[in-house]
Amino acid sequence: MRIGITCYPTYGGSGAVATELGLALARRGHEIHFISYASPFRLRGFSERVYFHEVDVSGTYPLLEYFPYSLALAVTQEEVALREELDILHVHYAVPHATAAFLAREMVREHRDLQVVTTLHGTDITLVGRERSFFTVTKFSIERSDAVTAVSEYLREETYSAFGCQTCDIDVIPNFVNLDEYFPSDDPQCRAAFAPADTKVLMHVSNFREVKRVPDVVRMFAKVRERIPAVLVLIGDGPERQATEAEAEQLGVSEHVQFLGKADAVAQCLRAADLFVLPSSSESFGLSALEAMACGAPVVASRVGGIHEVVVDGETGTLVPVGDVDAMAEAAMELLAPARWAEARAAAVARSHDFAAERIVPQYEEVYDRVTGR
Ligand code: GMT
Repeated sequence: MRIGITCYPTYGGSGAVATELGLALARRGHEIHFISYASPFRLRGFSERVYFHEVDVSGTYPLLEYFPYSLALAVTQEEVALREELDILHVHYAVPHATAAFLAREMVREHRDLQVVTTLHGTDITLVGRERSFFTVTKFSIERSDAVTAVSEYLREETYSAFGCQTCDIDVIPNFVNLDEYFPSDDPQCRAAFAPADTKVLMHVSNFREVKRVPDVVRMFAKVRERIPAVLVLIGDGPERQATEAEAEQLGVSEHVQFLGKADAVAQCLRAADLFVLPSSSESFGLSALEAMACGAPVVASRVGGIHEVVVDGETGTLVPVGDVDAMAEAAMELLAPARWAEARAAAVARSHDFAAERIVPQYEEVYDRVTGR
């Protein structure tokens, strides 16, 4: 099939999933056209049957104090759909992508039968889409999609309870991991760059938004360090970076905390982790936790949203109440004890295989077949 994919190109879960999906679909013979204002961060190098179309956001006019990106996106989606003869426009994150796709589909209707698939990821439903200024248009655009998927059972239920969307039949298609890239290694060289052999490596990856509660990672780390030698590696960047740096400084642990910024080789880093920490106040799935588990790191995370659908509490990690830094540190100490750690590591890797790309990607193909009637 010829599939257009729209996502945010920036560091974050929805863009990561959309890009990995496009690449996996291309490997399975589909032709993929990414449409966004910049090339998605995980789209690197050349891949056969993968194309990128940039939405032109350079247009200015004195009257336009705020550039109407959604309209520019809809026009690019329309142009690409016609020129590349797209069958599907698959948009990731409802706001505003589902709305632009609705417009694009209506604009091409006379010439092409274009099907819109919307994948809901998280804050498009739990935070942003609920804002007064977006609520009705988000609900409308979800309801007018030809198919809607959500990345967890939790998110499907949240969508029904927050938006109604009674006319939608939302398929749950969980996020997936490319096991050729995310795999564990016992090679001591993997962790040598971060810490000596007798020192534990704690890790966190996110876009440092408030919802991720990154300063909590530092607070729990400081408690762990009171008891064992450890370092903390923080990957990503965003609004809470400064507050996190300040917290590390204030707690006197900054020399043991490494801020890598928006690193590309996340899998390589995750292979060095003894423990992954995800203290979010809301999380529809927790793709970063899944990728960490695939690399052999047990997880300490908040008991919120859909995290329990990924991290099996007491087996592949431990779930604790949001903001309970003491409980997080306690859970970390238990998980890092050698015998428990070996068990949890094996369970984490095994669990990640339930989300292998080969198992999940065909579920999207089934949705495409259904909406196109193939
Ligand atoms: O927080 C991010 O990394 C981005 C965020 C988003 O809303 O784009 O991620 C959401 O989608 C990811 C991929 O499906 C999920 O794994 C995350 O759990 C979800 N984030 C939240 O729900 C806060």
